[in-house]
Amino acid sequence: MTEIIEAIKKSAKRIQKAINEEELTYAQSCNSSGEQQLKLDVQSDMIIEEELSKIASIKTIASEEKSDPITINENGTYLVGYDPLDGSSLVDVNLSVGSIFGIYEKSFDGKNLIASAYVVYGPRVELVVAGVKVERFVLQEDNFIFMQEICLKDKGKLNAPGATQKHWYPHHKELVESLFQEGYRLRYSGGMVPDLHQILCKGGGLFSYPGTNDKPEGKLRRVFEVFPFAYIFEKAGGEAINDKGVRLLELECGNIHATTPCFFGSKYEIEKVREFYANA
Ligand code: AFP
Repeated sequence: MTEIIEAIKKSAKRIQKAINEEELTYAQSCNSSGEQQLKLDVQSDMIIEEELSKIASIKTIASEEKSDPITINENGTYLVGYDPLDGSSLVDVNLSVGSIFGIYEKSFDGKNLIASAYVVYGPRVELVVAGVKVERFVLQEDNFIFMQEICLKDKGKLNAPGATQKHWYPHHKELVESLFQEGYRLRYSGGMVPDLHQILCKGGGLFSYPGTNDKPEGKLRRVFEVFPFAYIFEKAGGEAINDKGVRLLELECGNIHATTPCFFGSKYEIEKVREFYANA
């Protein structure tokens, strides 16, 4: 496990360099979700594949940018699912972006996740790793320095509602509006990593990416984005559920690129989601 975290740190430093130096042009390819890939997406994917491939304990890697998982060591134990550069459409306006990693055993189902991590490329590069607890590190010169353990309060102040409002279901609109009526503040950049990082670091709140009337299964991918963050939120003392009130970590992976409606927050906000979605 330590060597996987070390490989994530090496990848993070290389990706940060690529963000600073790479031209922001599109590659001639689309990813498996049909989204056009930036050269930077392709390069970040290549960097992570290169670093993870050096590790004998990894059996399989699966990337959001590749259509299928790749077996790298038949005798390896771990499966790593990753989104190399989440929110990459925000790079050209210089907002924060991130890399997300889920470390699994046996299969990519939520229950088999045993650790997860993400990197935020912002004004500073930060790394958050969740094993038994959730720890935050900052990159200074060439080293990731421990900053703090992340623990959520029971109730936060931030509301990060994703997806196109025109397509929200009425009960979802009511949920979002009720939090604003309670005094919650809007904090949504369109990058899952910085948006969730903000909620984790400020002690709580709600990030929602619901199913909508044009995309009933939402947009965010289970293996690469949803399960890793669900693990982090639970370990930090919060909760992470779908639109049926089921823990996200109880969901199966299904197709490797399957999506799911998802809600991440502290206990109070997740109770609100259950209330508003109860009769949906
Ligand atoms: P991109 O990688 O295409 O920028 O998408 C980012 C993302 O997958 C995730 O990071 C955001 O939370 C979500 O999409 C934002 O989607 P909406 O703009 O539909 O709210």
